[in-house]
Amino acid sequence: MMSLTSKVFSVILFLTCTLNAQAAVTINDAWARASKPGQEVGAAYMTLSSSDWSCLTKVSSAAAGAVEIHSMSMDKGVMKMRMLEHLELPAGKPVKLAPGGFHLMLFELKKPLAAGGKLELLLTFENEKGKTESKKVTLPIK
Ligand SMILES: [Cu+2]
Repeated sequence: MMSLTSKVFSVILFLTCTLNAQAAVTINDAWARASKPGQEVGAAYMTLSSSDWSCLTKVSSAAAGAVEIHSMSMDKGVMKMRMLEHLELPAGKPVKLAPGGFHLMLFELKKPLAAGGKLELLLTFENEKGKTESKKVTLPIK
């Protein structure tokens, strides 16, 4: 009986370690805004959550020449956009990228982002030990 209990316990421990080893950034509610014909910039939104402190350091896409991380805030009554070197993800606290706030901005779109289509992004995260992990995300275009 004793040995069975300890076996079960070690299996649980093992599972916990495995989960922690795979960096724990999850991406939810991702979408991209449909662009108008002739428009060369696009925007993408999502909610990023990480169980451990992590940092979004780089975003790229085959559909765009460059992707930047931006913040948006009110400055003396004027909406201002700022490019961020990275976006911090505090442990266990979801960070929302949404219209009017943080967003991913796509430049030099190869073709318009058509509503109903899909956009692929590659997001690179860095954890506090400096280890990087890249995640491919497919976003519906709305
Ligand atoms: Cu922007």
